[in-house]
Amino acid sequence: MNKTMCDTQAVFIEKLANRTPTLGTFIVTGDPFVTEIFGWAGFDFVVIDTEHSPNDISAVVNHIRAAELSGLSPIVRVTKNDPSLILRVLDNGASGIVVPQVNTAAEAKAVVKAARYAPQGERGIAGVVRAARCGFTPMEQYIENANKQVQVIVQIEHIEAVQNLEEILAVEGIDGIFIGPTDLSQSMGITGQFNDPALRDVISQVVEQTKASDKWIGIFCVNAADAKNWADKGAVLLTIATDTMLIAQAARELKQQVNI
Ligand code: 3PY
Ligand code: MG
Repeated sequence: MNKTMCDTQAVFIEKLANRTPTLGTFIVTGDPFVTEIFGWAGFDFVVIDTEHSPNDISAVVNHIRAAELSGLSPIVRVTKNDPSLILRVLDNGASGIVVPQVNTAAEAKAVVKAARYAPQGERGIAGVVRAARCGFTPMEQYIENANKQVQVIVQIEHIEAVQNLEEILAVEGIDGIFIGPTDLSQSMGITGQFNDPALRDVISQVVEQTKASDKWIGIFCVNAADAKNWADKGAVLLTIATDTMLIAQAARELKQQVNI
């Protein structure tokens, strides 16, 4: 029997709760066929990007469907900390949200307010949306499941966020912290220098501080070695690269190998 979306999400959440590493990638391309490939490859989740991709809401919904069909948890990264953007992707079936550039506890609280129904938050409510199977899931059950299962993830990707981490970690309703090394490096004046000891130290500090809290930690990794390294140090939501980076890398290698 095929895994259902409920099984996929339950297994995914359990892994995160048990601090078992999970593997995903960012989806930047527009074709849901690409998303399915990562499901068939046995990945746990995808982050369907809208911050740096051409994907609009229709494309996002098709990626969500592809993820559901291929056993992936479909997380969506919104373009900014905006309740209307968070509401729209969650109502259309995202299993979680990643919000970029969350630098203060007040900003983290705004994310929770937008992503959770009362009493934890003030997410706008409609019981007939895709996430509620257009009303086929009874309203009460839908709300309870949504508040329990939706993964609320904030990005720590600015040195200001690192300085405010203790207060951000204390915000109730946030499930996980996701480190964005690229933006973080820019905020430290060392853009893209991923092996700079200053950046590695700050990332290690965020990992350790988060591990000591009740939130789990995730990080964007550039390759498998990077992901293994952070998994060994306790990171559990590991994204390796993006679909576009992986295609570019394969194309580059093939071109070099054929050498014509
Ligand atoms: C970053 O590295 O800045 C990211 O946002 C990765 O997703
Ligand atoms: Mg970023």
